[in-house]
Amino acid sequence: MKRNVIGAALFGAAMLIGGTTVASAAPAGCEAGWVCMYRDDDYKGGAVNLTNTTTSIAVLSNYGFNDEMNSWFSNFKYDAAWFYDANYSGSRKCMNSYSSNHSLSLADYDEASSARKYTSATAC
Ligand SMILES: [Ca+2]
Repeated sequence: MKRNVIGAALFGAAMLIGGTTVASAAPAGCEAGWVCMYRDDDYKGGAVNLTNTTTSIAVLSNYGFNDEMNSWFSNFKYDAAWFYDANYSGSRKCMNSYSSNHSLSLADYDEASSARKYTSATAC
C-alpha cells in the first residue's frame, strides 16, 4: 500500500514537467533513452551523450572527451558501460539501467575513453 502511494506521488511529479513523461531526476538535457556522461561531478561541466542514434562511442577523444568523465546519468532502459581505453577495451564499468553516479571514485576519475549501450538490462 505504501509503495502505491509513493508511486502515485512520483507519477504526479513527473507529469508536472511540461506535460512530458520524463524521469523527474534526470539532469536537464539528458533525454529519455540517453546515457549522459559529464566532465565534472554532479552532472556538470558539459556532457557527451549516448543517444538513440549514437549508441556507442569507440573513441571519446573524437568528442574532446578523453579521460574527462567524472559523473554519469542513465535515462535508458538497458545497461550501458564505459571503458578505461578506446575501442571498448581496458577495465569496463557498468552504467546500469536508470541509475547514476554523481561522483566517480578517485580511481575512476578522468579515465573514460569509450562507452556503449547494450540491448539488455542484464548485460552487466
Ligand atoms: Ca582512458
